[in-house]
Amino acid sequence: MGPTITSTSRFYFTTSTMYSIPKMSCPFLGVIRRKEAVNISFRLRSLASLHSLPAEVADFVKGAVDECKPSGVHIVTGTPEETANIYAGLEKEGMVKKLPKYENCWLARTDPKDVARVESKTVIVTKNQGDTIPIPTGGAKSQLGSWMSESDWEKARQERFPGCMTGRTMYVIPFSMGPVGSSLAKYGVQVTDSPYVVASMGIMTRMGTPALNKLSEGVEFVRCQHSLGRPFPLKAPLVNAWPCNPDKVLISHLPDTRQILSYGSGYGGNSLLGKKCFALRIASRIAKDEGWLAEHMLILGITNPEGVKRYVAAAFPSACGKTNLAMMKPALPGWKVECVGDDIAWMKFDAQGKLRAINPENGFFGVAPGTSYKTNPYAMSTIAKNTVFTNVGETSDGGIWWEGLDTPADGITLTDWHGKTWKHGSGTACAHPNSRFCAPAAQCPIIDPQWESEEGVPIDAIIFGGRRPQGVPLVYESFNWQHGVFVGASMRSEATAAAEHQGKVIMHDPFAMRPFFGYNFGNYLTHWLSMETRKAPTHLPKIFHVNWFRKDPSSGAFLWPGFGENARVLEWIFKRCGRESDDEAAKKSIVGWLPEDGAINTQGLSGSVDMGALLDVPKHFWQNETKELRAYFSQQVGADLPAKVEAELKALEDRVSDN
Ligand code: SAT
Ligand code: MN
Repeated sequence: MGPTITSTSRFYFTTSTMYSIPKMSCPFLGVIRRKEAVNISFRLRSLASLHSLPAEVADFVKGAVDECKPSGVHIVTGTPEETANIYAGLEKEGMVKKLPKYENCWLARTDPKDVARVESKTVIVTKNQGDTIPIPTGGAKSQLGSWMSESDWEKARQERFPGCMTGRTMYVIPFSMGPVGSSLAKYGVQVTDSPYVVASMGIMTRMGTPALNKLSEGVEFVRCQHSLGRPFPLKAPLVNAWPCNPDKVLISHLPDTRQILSYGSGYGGNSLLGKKCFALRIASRIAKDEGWLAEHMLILGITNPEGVKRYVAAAFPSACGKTNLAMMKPALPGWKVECVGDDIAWMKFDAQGKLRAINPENGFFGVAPGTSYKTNPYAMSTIAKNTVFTNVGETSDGGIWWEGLDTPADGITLTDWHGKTWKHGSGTACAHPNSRFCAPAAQCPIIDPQWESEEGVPIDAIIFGGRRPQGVPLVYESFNWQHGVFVGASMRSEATAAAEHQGKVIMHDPFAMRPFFGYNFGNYLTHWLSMETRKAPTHLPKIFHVNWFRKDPSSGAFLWPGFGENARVLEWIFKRCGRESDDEAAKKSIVGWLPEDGAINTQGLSGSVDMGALLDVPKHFWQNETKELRAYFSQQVGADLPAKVEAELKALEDRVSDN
């Protein structure tokens, strides 16, 4: 028995706040009749609402309906009542449970096969491979993205999407990346059969009527099609009531037509398509076409004790504490840090030539383990209400727990992310290492007053960083823009929690964009270099590199305390932005400008910190580093490496050479 539909209509549309879960059988004829009547009325109402959709959105939705064959369509408005109904429906289905210890907080446990982004199943589809990735030399596999041919993609689509939403409701999510109306914002429409995705997109993006109104003005939008890939009737039981289809996962991007089609996963960046898929992969391509930058960067504002404020954007690979830095509580008296965003920056030069940045997101999707009152007190306040937690542990008094938080009070017991009783020392993790909180950015106590400004905040400095146990100084500044682009291209970091990488290898992660490039990395470098030769007025930000993670080679202990003390490094960066001469508070080294002796304020640092060791630039280390970089660029970027980046590599080789 078809669920909530009549025999003559295949589907209904609704903008109502009703949450519809398919009922696969109904024993009472009378109930069915009443349902039919109700559903006919839905259908009539919603057909009318489909007509009210902007024509291009309606075309997209009709196309998706024809292909995916949902039993109903719900156009998301984003009202509080609608949101409440979505959560109620999720709870009824067993996909989330309420956490009574907090206000409007929810816990989801996924199928253990659906716990992270799946890089190996993430592809970019273009006519030519060279548009997506540099062709590696010597038969190596590209580490800079994955290309799929148009014909392979067509086949993959046919194997997945037809009928994939049978028995499920298709939600139509109009959304804006960036404040609605901002000159830097972009719009999207995501269709999905996952109400969990609707709830999460409601936190992470500006979702619903305001975005739809903008779409009615005829703005361009990215077409995002997402399905869990578990139509009814189910062929196998769900695990944890979490629909997904891990064997068939495919996250595909068509940058030429601004489309994203994602199948089989309901979690994180695989399914919240506004985030990595749109705001990085597709947006980086749009940015190249339109002359701006879409980057994997946090944005923060820093104010000195005199009240002067600057904004910086910073790119770090995963496991470097990006969210912690974005919400830092400075250990330096009188300094203030405010958060604009913790993950993505869209940056564009304004008419005066200032680089302006917005955070295209509306929430934080942060890694839970390791977040604590000690490492990030502001994140802890941010997630105190209206937050969805996924794959974290649970306390017996209806709260959350993960590795890094204090041990719960006596008498409180723990349940792990699988839903099993858990005890300290059990040898397993209570929270999955990639468990997340999803919380509204506006709840961050140090959210920047300008975080939703339409023109974006002015960026004075760009910071690259990595987790480098050896050889890389605490901070240095690039000699100039071109050298800074080379520094970004040369980023490497020690991989830690990432499941697919074994051991503590130092991985290349240029611009922290390795998994997120929307087009050929060689062309991406050319695009960055072109900022210097723009015809319009341009005040380029200064470019820095930091490393909080250098270790004492003999003891293995970190040389720098990190966290709030990183403000001392930001202070030097801050001063360098307002300098009058290149050598102010700095000395030239083989890698760039280093703080001169005493330029990093160490007053009040508890314990002894060996600044000499932190700022040392060992020649032998850098000789090896340049060798490694040359091998990487030649194998992974090959002929697509811009001559200017090659020239910077050569210049570094010359500087480190013994001759
Ligand atoms: O799952 S996400 O891609 O959104 C988060 C991450 O992997 O950085
Ligand atoms: Mn990220």
